[in-house]
Amino acid sequence: MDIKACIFDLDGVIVDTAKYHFIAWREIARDLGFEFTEEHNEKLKGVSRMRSLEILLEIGGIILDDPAKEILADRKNKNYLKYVLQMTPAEILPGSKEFLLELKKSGIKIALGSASKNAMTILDRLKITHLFDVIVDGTKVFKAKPDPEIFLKGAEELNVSPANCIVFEDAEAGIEAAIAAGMKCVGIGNSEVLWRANWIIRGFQNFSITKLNDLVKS
Ligand code: B16
Ligand code: MG
Repeated sequence: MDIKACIFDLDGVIVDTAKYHFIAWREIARDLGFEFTEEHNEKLKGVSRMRSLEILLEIGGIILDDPAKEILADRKNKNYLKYVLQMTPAEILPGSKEFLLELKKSGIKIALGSASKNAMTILDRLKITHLFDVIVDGTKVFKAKPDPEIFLKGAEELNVSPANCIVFEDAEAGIEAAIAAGMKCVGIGNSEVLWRANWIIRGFQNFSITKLNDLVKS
């Protein structure tokens, strides 16, 4: 495979925002009168904000109409942004920035493919916006992962065929989206959740283009 582009998910791949999503959703659940656990939070990874709220309401056995859902999703985002706006570049996950810089040097294109509508704010806080040739986030797509739209849009804007793209993802929905886009996928994290990925790594610490090529050849 000739790797021409790498497409990165954001939350769980470049930075760990799951902990802030968790705190913000837990507050909403408490207001609604039930406990939301870290195990529940796993189900929200890679899933859009509104779908996350729907899953949370299913857990609590609560039915709400659309306007009430909008209010809660908005309130959760305000909570979440309180944490995001305090993030610093020190929160970039180990090795991610170094790998992005190596890709840039070698001429391999870089895109972001994140479900988050806060992706631009997060990248700015981390001071890495300039490293991406193309940014596709939750504000630019109609269909959330596992639909392949986010990744296909990234490849199209980079002008690279999906067959020459590698996706880096930490969530099941994102891996399904990559497969549906006809792209190869490196899962970041736990093999129990990410078994559908072509390859799995723990993270980017000590990762490099040479190691990526070794994986692709394996
Ligand atoms: P927001 P990713 C996803 O980002 C998160 O994994 C997921 O937990 C979150 O619900 C979703 O973004 C929407 O985020 O509320 O900021 O729009 O993993 O696709 O980078
Ligand atoms: Mg993710």
